[in-house]
Amino acid sequence: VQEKADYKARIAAALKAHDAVLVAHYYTDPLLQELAEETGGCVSDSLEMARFGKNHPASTLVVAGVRFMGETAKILSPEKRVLMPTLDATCSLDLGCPADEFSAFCDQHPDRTVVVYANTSAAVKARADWVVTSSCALPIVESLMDKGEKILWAPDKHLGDYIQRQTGADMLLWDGACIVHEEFKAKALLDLKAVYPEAAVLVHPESPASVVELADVVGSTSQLIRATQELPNPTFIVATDKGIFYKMQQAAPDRRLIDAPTAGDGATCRSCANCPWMAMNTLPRLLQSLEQGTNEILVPEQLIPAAVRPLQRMLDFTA
Ligand code: CIZ
Ligand code: SF4
Repeated sequence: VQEKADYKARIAAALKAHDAVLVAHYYTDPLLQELAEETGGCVSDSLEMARFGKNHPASTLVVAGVRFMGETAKILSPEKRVLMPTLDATCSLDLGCPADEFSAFCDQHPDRTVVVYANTSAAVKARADWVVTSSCALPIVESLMDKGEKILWAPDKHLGDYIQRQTGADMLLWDGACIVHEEFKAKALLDLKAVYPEAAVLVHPESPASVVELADVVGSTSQLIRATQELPNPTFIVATDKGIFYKMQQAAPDRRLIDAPTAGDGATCRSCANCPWMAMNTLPRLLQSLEQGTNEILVPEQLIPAAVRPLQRMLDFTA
């Protein structure tokens, strides 16, 4: 405990000394989320992380999350220094969508508007017309559909499938998935619902359709947190990364939060979803990056103009 307090104090001092601000994702270790809050930084989803980093006056952004979040910060603020606790924190969606293959796929479908999820590399974003996150994908796809556009969607097939079902848009889907959300099990969730009939089920749309079908609310991380304040239920079963419980419990301190099962028979299952890449963000790594200036995110300069365009569209759409 003392060691953690020491790290936090040293990081807070180093942030100040380097004119830096900490931006942490909801899925990171609660210690990092706490530290971001205590030092005037931000804890949020990838959309708000991007907006906060761009608008904040600090000359260094420290991004606790996964690599695409650091790259997005750099693309939106190339004049700022962007550091991360680790450069090895990737994402199965990003890994499953290599830029060269993706670009060839786009070339085969020149009649489609290219919409990519934020969980992609800078090079994939540079090939896109729009970037979206799970909090704004639905209205953006709706607005494109209203203009008669056909869509090429990448990389998350579950989110793409959900949006297609909700909107009826003509969407061609890339075959990617999140290894964390894909593990939720519908049968085990049904069993758990039977044990807690008073619970509302909250599901992130990166989950399989069979799990989404059991949801009372389907939404992005920020939307699921809001749901715990807006719904009357005393209990919530939550199908997304367990890091979210920190902010969720803060938002709704009097509610009982239960993690949705990723295995087993529901009632007895206590395994929970936790992104292995988000978990690579630790206090010692964060301190080292700040003190030594290591793990700086760099995006090739020639990619920035093409990558910033679809990102800026998303920020303008959601402003
Ligand atoms: O699963 C992720 O990486 C999410 C939910 C990112 C985001 O949009 O905040
Ligand atoms: Fe990627 Fe899934 Fe981890 Fe999010 S939780 S960073 S989508 S692997």
